Amino acid sequence: MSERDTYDVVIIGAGFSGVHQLLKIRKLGLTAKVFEAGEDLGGTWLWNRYPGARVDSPMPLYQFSDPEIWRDWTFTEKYPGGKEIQAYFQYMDKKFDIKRDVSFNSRVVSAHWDDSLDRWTVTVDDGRVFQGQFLSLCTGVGSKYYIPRFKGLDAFKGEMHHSSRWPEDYDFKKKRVGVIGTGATGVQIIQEIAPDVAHLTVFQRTPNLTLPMRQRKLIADEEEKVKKDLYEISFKRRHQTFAGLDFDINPKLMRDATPEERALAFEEQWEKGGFHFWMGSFADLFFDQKSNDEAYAFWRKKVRERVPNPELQEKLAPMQPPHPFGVKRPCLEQRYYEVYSQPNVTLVDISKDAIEEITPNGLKTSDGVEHELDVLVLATGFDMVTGGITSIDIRGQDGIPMKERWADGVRSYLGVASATYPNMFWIYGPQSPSSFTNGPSSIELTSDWIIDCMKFMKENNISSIVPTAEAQHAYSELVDQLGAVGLWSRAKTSWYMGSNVEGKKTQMLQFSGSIPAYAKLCNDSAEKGYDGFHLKMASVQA
Ligand code: NA7
Repeated sequence: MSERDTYDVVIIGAGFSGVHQLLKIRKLGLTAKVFEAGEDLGGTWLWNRYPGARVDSPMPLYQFSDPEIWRDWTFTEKYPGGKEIQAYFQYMDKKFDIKRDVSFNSRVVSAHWDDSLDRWTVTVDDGRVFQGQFLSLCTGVGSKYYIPRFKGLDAFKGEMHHSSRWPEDYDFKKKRVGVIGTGATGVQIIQEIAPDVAHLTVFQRTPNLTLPMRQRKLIADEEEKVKKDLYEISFKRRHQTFAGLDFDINPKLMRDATPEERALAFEEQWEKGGFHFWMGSFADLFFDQKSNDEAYAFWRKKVRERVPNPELQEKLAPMQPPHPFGVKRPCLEQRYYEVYSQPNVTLVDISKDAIEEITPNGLKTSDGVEHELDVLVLATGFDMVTGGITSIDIRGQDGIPMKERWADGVRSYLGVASATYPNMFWIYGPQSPSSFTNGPSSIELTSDWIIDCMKFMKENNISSIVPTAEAQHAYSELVDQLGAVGLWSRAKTSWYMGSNVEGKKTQMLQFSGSIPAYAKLCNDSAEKGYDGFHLKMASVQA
């Protein structure tokens, strides 16, 4: 039987967003096909299989809110590891037979819009061509990995792996391992492998202002009770808080609090662990440098207490903040700081002694030292937020590729669609709240909005929808203005701002005004019949 080639919706990506879209589209009675570059479901959790990969939003928040799904699935840890998230996807597949609508090992290379047919033509890397009325980009924020152009990169004779291309079951024990990068990924790898490797050399350019995870096991019987009493409330709460969590930023300003109130609040948030100290703290932490300095001083004290060596203290938690606290996404650690007191671990401060070149035997820093290595791990991050979209040759009404369109900066309407690219939506991408928030909170919000829009179009005989240039301009200005209120741009390199990738335009890439504010903008547009969009009626014959 030959493969069908026309669908209502073509979905790119089979992670949380793609799976949510597929399940909802099926319920709507439309046809959909998902194309996934990887060999299985999971998206970011399929690709990022490095040791220690772990979720940093607590359960029950980091999952789908559909009771049909959570009723029969219980996570075993408050912050589950990547393998358990992969198992969660397999569980969902068993339940819903997701894979029957997914084409794996299929990287979409191009998507071109035909204005006369109101159709997308999508081409996969093996040459297959498909058509869809809608294009749903579920490509995630971190699907395009980034390797800086280090001199001599090809000269290295040992093994070299980017964190998101970790070889399955790789045995790094008894090896001399070097890790470049101390973002969330680097921190997770470092704390996981440090006990087992012959030697670990960490090349740190900027210390990560990490927070304590405070992991705990979830007991199945207890969780059943929590499910009954709290799950529905927690999921509802996700759409009422700034970051889609079940707690909110303290609206009180730090500068209005007494020293005792501040000390108490800091201690309380710190003890709670996770993102509480970041997203549950005083609101002015995000826009007032003086208040931020105080939060940083508290953080520094806590970290230094765990690091006996004064030289290491200064590298890991310097007296002078490397950037305001919380303007780069903090990550959650479990035993990160203790690692550096191990005799087999060396921390190299490459902000002082920069990486000069990768040599056949290791890595040479500007102080003339050659660090000998068997394995080099590049935990150097991603072309975040935009990379998944711009790496596909997407052309809309005027034939201009998305990559070119966004070369001077991202522009969108509601962080979900772009003028001149009709019937194309993205989820958890540019100018949406995405990584300021708990993933599934944002994903469900946007995905449901898109589904409602498709339903509205079908019911009203509308064949295409596209943002107007005016609405796009006004929304993008708003995103810029909101971004400028915070201290975000004070970090030299930050993927929130696109400044982590050489040559990428620096701009606030996400909507930083909170989940409820974002939801209101999206819902207001929908309630006014998709205000800000141009709608085209289907022709009578069609
Ligand atoms: P990140 O957070 O972008 O971290 C990348 C790390 O790599 C970071 O420590 C960078 O140092 C370092 N880096 C990048 N380029 C260089 C060069 N040229 N030289 C030295 N060091 C470099 O990526 P992750 O994968 O850790 O995390 C991404 C997100 O995924 C994470 O926030 C979670 O939300 C999930 P820098 O800090 O720029 O000095």
